[in-house]
Amino acid sequence: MPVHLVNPSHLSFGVGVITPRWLFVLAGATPPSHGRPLITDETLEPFDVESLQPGDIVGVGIHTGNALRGYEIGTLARGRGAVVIFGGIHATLYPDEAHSLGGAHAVVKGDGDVVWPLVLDHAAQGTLQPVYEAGRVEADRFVAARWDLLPQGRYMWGSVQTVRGCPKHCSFCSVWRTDGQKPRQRGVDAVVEEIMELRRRGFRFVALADDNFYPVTLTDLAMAERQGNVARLGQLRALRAERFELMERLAHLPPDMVFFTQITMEAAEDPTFLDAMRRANIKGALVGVEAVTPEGLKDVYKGFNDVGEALVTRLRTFRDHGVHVLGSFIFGLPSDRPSTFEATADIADRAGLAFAQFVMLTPYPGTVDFDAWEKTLGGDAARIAGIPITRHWLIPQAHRPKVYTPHPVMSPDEIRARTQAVWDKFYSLGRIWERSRCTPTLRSRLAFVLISKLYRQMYANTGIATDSARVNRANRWARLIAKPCRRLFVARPLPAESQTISIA
Ligand code: B12
Ligand code: SF4
Repeated sequence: MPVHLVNPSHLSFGVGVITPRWLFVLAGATPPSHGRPLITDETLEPFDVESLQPGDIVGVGIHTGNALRGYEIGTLARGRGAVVIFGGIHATLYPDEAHSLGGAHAVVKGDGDVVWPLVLDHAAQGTLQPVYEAGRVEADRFVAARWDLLPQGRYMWGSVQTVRGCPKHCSFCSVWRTDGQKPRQRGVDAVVEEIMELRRRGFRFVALADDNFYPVTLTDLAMAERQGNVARLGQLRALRAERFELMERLAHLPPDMVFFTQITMEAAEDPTFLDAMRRANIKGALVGVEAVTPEGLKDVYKGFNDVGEALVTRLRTFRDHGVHVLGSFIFGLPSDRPSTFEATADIADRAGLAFAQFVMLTPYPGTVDFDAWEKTLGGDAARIAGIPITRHWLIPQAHRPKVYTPHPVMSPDEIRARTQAVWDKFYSLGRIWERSRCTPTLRSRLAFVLISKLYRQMYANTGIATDSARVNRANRWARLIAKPCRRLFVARPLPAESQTISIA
């Protein structure tokens, strides 16, 4: 019975930015006895439900943002007699929902790497259990992705995970609660092997799909030392040494490779780490700045970040060491005031960021913020299209509110409009051109402009734009720019036998 793996999306662009890793990992976990998995990423094109035959197995992976489309696919697939299995972070948090709304026969909670073969066997034998508690898999059991199943010429970046989990506890983030606070670092050989496979397939841009690439800070080490906690100190040192080992190995890969990761701004405390990143060709990193005021940081439990001039210096340190920053900011925090938007735009400008995103506070399930919000509303949550806003992902996209938590001094529309204005300002052509100086040649400056515009357009439909004309225009633009953009990322594939050696 064929195994289909589907990554749901309401929008298809024909070209994707980053490979959705779970599709290729689950394909890797599919035993050969179940045949070659058939992969559909709906960000490229819609899944053809009509092609399903009774008894086919359909695996659907959902996060909160694409859960609704996932449920549509599951229901249609079940209607055609397929066996439907859900997984992913949202199904992990709401397994009952996948059953009641998504036509699930079974739901896998947690990491699919190890349990997937068993689930497939049960599906084939007709002995599926409604829920599989797969939990957190240890790093040495992470399954490698099957990049041989990549569709040709569709993605700009490959994605390889080097660490799962994050020791922090930010209030808006579910990672530390679902993936755990203990970093699970993957062995260096396994990571390098996958990267080289991608390079042989013509990918020179690879996103390190990590929660936090800097899981051990100097403060952590100092604290363990102060406490005389020898065992913990040993563990932390080993984790840190392994990071350096990985970066050393990456530094010896073909020099045209470019890596991007996610990291806390604490890494700026450690020039040796930043220099190792630069040598490893980790040329960019998403840094969660979130807020530029002390009150804002307190709102999100992120006291380890800096504010004001210290923040500007911290962010500039990355750039000074050759690591370009995509700064991520949140608007709509209780302590935000109208002046916060201007202050944020100013800091984003002065901090030497290459890119920035300005997201509006969204209570994602599994987070501390969500729990508090749901509790406050109790049974009194407002309803849209009959759905309580505490289940906002079930509201059709076009009708979803833009702001969920009532703000003490600003209306939802004011927050939305001010957020949009900051995006527009940061991504004005003049400012993009100015920022493009961070690249060496005219050609790369033009590429920088194109990519900045693509990034801006793809975001116009992620919650800030209200009028559908603007959303449609943005989507048309994104489709148009995506193809030429992709060409900027491809490289000549390396010969199949090439090892982890440098190329000229
Ligand atoms: C890399 C990444 C991105 C990248 C790349 C996305 C891509 N194309 O792959 C970028 C930067 C683009 C991105 C964007 C966003 N992301 Co993101 N991202 C991640 C990150 C760090 C890693 C994802 C990954 O590749 N993991 C590796 C794979 C192998 O693991 P996995 O996906 O969890 O899959 C495993 C299991 O879940 C399970 N599984 C998954 N699917 C299925 C299906 C079946 C059938 C089965 C059996 C099992 C199964 O098995 C897999 C193997 O163990 C996660 C954090 C995390 N720890 O998950 C956040 C995360 C998924 N992102 C998140 C968010 C919120 C976003 C954004 C909305 C951010 C924003 N405000 O714009 C956007 C939305 C993008 C979109 N429209 O899809 C949240 C989702 C929260 C939620 N409740 O849904 C997460 C969890 C981070 C967080 N802070 O909480 N993201
Ligand atoms: S540092 Fe990043 S990954 Fe870690 S808990 Fe905070 S937001 Fe989540």
